[in-house]
Amino acid sequence: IHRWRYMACRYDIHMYDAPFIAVYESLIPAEEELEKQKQLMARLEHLVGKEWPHAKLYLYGSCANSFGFPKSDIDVCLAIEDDDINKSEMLLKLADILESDNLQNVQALTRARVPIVKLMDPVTGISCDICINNVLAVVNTKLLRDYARIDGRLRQLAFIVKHWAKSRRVNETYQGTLSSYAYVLMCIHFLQQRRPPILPCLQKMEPTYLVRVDNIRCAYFDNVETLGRSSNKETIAELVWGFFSYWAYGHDYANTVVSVRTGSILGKREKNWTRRVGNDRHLICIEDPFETSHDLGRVVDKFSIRVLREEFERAAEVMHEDPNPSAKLFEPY
Ligand code: 3AT
Ligand code: MG
Repeated sequence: IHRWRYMACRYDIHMYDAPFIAVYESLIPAEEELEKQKQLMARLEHLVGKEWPHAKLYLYGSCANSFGFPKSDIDVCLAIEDDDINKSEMLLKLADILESDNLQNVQALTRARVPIVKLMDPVTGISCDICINNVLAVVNTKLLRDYARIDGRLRQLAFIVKHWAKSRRVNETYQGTLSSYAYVLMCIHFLQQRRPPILPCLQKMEPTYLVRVDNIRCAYFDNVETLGRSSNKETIAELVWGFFSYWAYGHDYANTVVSVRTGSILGKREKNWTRRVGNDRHLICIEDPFETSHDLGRVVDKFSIRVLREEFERAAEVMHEDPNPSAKLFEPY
């Protein structure tokens, strides 16, 4: 029965495009928020430059990957090419500098998995986390942003999926559900898999962008404005329908890995992700595009996988049957 339902898209699905577009548009941050972010970045660049003239600041995460919601915190990476820096000392020094410039709630979290300094800027009201030399995150941010420039449907789909995940409380990695980064990769992969494809696989094309980060070669085609438009004409309601149907009924959780890097589905066997190692269980497998040994699903455990799959099934059922799916989908958990 599931397979039949997976195949049968309801004939009037296009009725729902307008309400989904309206949801998407309501989630786009206003231009003045971006201005405020720039203003804060300029201030931080000035402060950091006085102490470390060779350091560079980069925005990463949702404030820079074009999948950010209004009023999000911003993530900043301080990149410094120096072999013998002590991150903890540097973060403590940075916290001192920020505090004496009247930034608020300054806190150095030197023992976190990713050590950071947190702060709040009273002028713009923006909260910010600064980490040191997390360059891979800056590079994967650029990859997501470049994919978003190819076809507007990615940004629409990803906003809707993120909004659904936040409303249904399945965007909480500390509770064993998935990060926003993982959801965006799932959307990119889904659009690479449509026939005809809506997105190409940039990492399989001739590289025009190449950097080496911690011995990982990051290379892909980033000249995306030269790409022609996809001949696929599916609309947002169809894609939301297809996305949730895939994760509810179509995905082979037991054996497969979704991979944006190859634009295809890989086997768990070839990645050696078939058994639990330590806390990594591989119950839903999403390969990081650059750190290929990294499964973004590894936070999911045997309890949260059920929660997640039930939510995918609920969402698919709403898309199949509910008379007003764009309201029901985002009903708070
Ligand atoms: P929100 O809008 O804050 O929910 P976000 O895009 O900022 O979404 P996250 O807070 O999950 O996403 O992550 C911030 C960035 O850090 C996104 C990505 O560039 C990087 N990142 C997050 N998780 C991982 C990961 N497990 N591996 C590699 N990079 C990651
Ligand atoms: Mg974030």
